[in-house]
Amino acid sequence: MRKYFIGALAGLLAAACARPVPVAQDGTGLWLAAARPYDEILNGIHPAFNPRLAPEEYRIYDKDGERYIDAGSEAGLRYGVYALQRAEVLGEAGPGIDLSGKPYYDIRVLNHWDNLDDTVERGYAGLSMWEWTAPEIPEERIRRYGELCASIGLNGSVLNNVNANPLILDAEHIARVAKMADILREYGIKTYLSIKWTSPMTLSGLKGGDPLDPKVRQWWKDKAKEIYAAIPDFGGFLVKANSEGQAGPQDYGRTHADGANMLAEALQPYGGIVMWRAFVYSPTSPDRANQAVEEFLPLDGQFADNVIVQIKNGPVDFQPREPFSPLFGRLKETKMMMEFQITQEYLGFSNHLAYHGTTWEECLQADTYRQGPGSPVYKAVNAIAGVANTGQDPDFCGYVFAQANWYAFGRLAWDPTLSAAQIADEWVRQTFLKPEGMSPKAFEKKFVMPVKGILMASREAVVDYEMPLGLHHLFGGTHYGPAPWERLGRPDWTPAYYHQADSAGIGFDRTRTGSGNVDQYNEPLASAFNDLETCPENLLLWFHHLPWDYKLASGRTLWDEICLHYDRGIRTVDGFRATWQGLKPYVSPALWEETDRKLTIQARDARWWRDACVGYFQTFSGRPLPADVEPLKTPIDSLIGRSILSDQLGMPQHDEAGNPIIVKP
Ligand code: GCW
Repeated sequence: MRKYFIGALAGLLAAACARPVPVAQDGTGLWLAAARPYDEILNGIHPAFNPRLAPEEYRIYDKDGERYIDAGSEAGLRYGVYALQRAEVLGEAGPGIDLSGKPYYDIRVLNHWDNLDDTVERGYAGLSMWEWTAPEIPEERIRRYGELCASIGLNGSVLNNVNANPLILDAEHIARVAKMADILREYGIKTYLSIKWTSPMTLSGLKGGDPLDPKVRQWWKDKAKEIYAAIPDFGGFLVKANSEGQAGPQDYGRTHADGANMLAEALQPYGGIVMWRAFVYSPTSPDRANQAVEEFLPLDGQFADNVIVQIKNGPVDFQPREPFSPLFGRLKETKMMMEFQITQEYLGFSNHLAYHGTTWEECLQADTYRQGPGSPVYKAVNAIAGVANTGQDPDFCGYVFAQANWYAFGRLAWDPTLSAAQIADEWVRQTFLKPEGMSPKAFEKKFVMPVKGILMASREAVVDYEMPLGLHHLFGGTHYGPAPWERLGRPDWTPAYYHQADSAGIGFDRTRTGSGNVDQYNEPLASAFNDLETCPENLLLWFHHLPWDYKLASGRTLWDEICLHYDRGIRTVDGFRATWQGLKPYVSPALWEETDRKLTIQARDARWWRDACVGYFQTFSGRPLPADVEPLKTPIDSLIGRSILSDQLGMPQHDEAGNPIIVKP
């Protein structure tokens, strides 16, 4: 009897221990959630400045039972404290620690596409976090942002949209930006601004914007002087010129180099830089992917020392998968800067779970062959920028899983050789609190591993259900949903321009007999892309137009493979939902519900993508779906010409069940 009683009690106790106490988390802690506060860590170490270390470098070590952080400057010390904070959460801060760090790139910036009316271009987390229209700057939020950026090693912010409003340079805005810069400086973050080419005309009534006109040059010199008087460590300008309708030096018969160098001259006395974007294309060229090289290669070597050309990772526009931009392999005498897009313009906004660690790892590690084999993209670039996914939402990003992309960007900017898997691991452990009463081992197995699994599979899932095998730009209006049928309007803004589907086949012919884009890459890549035998399958339809019955490595036809990829994407997201069901005990009810709702939306959207793309392409292929895929849900006739209902901010609307609300525009 007694034995039975003890046994029962032990059982009860074990059950109590096995059931973790739910955690109070709402996603606002971000990756600092599971850490000890910064000040507490700082107070527990001996800081020392070591002039032999680079300014942003640190070394953490133990001596005689005490912990030290040596640093090259205050910035290095800050990064050291954050590194220790991370190491503690990861269980890597035990006695005898010896941990050093030094950033790979000197310039590691976020680009905010925030407008002065508080809207955010391609922003999916509410209005601008800077609250431009409010009487006061949002100091508390700016501090929190500074902390988050510093904790992952970022050291610069471009505060406003590259589609810039000239008023950002009026006296009132300069004064406001100076206040923001004063706060950001405390976190080691330099402030930069995007400028509009026509600013001198709007702000001072100058007649033109010719970069060789002495009056225009003087205007910019005076403006630089005014800015530096207010912000002595101002970082410089980011410029979108002669791109998507923005004015620029070409309007005056001058080149990108003439324009960039004029601004560079104005900023040079103060140590400022110009980040000049290479995102250029015009409707007249036969292949948009060719244009950046066509315009910028002839200018190689003509840019001033304080100009960096900012290049998007791929030659078109932040698609779910693109090859790397050929410019990375070709510009030899020009400083280059990577531009990644953290905000998910083409990957389901803040609704879809799409971890970009893998996207960026793929790009950074790709071999450009610029100096023979072993010349990865990350070594070709001198600096790095990411288009931010932040807004006024309490969790900054509109989705806890979107925070992982901000985190991953910062970590890769600090060390581009880190693996996506390691970064995912770090992020999960720092973001999600271990429920009380749960052993670290159990938490690892039951929560950390499955969530990492979701993250690591997520981007490929989006590629599969949106545009597999090298397909790209199948988007409609807001870039949220599919519209492969669209062919009206400017050709290079319509999906039909990119997929080229017809009864014979599908894909963009960029081979030597097509647009010749392959030859913008160095050998042996150029020939590898050109040749069907060696072109990577995941870029097949980026580089080739192929018949529906073309046989792939699997032995299946192209048509069947396309269908299978869409189907695989759907199944993968269904798998994420199923996994998340099992994770309910480990996160707060609110966070669980929200994620469950988003995963449901993602699963429904994935089917919409499949129905639209497979259904539409089937009108050309005329072939049935392979037997083992889920049948289409919505007939193509009721999808063609329709899109998702969006609110005033362009946010997509779904019904209670998570289905996209499809309407006739
Ligand atoms: O990705 C496209 C976006 C535009 C953006 C542009 C750019 C800021 O659709 O919204 O404008 O690229 O990068 O300049």
